[in-house]
Amino acid sequence: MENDIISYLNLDSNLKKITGKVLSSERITPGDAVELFLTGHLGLLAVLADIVKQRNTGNRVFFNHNFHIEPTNICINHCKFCSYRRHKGEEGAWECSIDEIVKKVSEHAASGANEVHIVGGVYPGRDIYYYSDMIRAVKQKEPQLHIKAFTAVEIDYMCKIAGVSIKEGLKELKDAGLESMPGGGAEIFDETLRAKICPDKTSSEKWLEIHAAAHSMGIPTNATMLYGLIEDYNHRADHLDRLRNLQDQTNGFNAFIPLKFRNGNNAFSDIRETTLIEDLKNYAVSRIFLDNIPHLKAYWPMIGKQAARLALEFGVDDLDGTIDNSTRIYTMAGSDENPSASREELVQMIREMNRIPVERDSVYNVLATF
Ligand code: V47
Ligand code: SF4
Repeated sequence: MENDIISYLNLDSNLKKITGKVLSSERITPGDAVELFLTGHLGLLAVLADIVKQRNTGNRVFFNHNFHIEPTNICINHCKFCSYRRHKGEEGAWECSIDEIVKKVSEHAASGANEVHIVGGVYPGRDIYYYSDMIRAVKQKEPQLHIKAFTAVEIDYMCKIAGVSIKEGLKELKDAGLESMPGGGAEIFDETLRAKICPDKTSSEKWLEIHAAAHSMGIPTNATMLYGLIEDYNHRADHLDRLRNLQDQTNGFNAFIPLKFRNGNNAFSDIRETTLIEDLKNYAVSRIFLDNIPHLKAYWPMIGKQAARLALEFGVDDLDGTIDNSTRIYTMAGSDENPSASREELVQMIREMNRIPVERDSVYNVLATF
């Protein structure tokens, strides 16, 4: 099969070598990833990414029944790509009390969702004990919900303010009911770029350290990469390489989620958004490179449902969830208003691509196969 594909595609010697590696389950290098980005045509990338995807999860594609809570968009940081942050008192700023959060959680939970994803701005002065109270209150009211909460950036700050170590802070949150962490805040790890796009954010090293600490305490996490800003392919390959290296040590990442930069209403609005072709290439190369992270997620509120369908041909095996119109991060940056998908719609989207829809819980246990 290997030789048939290679001769059919008339590949140059570099691509032949990389294709051979993928077909024989050999790990590709960051240099190979750059080569795939630069010269791998879309058809080849789709086939290779699907081969890797099939090894991991067969023809199944996962989704879950979830919603988001965004307690506040008030934030001490000034990430230039962010359309969402406000300072206190600014028009468009919001903050919810813990009581209001619990009320919102219960309203959403009534639809049968099994996961709440809580993330927001880094609110000045709020420490780990404020957030453990928040988690405890949610857990007490809706104990059936899996609580996936707080990026490494939020956790870094809440621990600092409380004067506790990352491990002490994570223990406090875990004891209160935190069960997993989302992958936000990773942006792009290259330090020079990071200084340009999110100068006051938690460093790359610290982001990785916090995820390593979570993994060592039995808290699974996700990882993201914000792409389509000012990075080149070497920066993306470096980002993927740092994640793959950490995963070799900890095995605590469940899913990788590439996040396409959306240019609405932020300081980088003059940067043109990546094309759909570029997005699909990015999914494929990520799937091929990250041979040790089990799931690749296309977050449909960010790229749209049509692109998410197509991504299933490029190594993606997870569409995230129903969302229930509960997140503003991408709407404020130019994505569709009111992001919601019923379970039936997600099943239909997956079936249309000839894949097997599987409803999962937050840690990928199968709840139903359709
Ligand atoms: O870290 C902010 C990104 C992230 C923009 O773990 C932007 O399951 C594009 O991480 N254009 C937060 N991206 C969201 C996030 C996430 C989302 C869904 C699922 C999971 C998961 C995690 O949103 C931030 C930043 O990278 N972001 N602004 C923008 N204009
Ligand atoms: Fe704050 Fe997050 Fe926006 Fe950065 S991306 S400014 S940390 S809300």
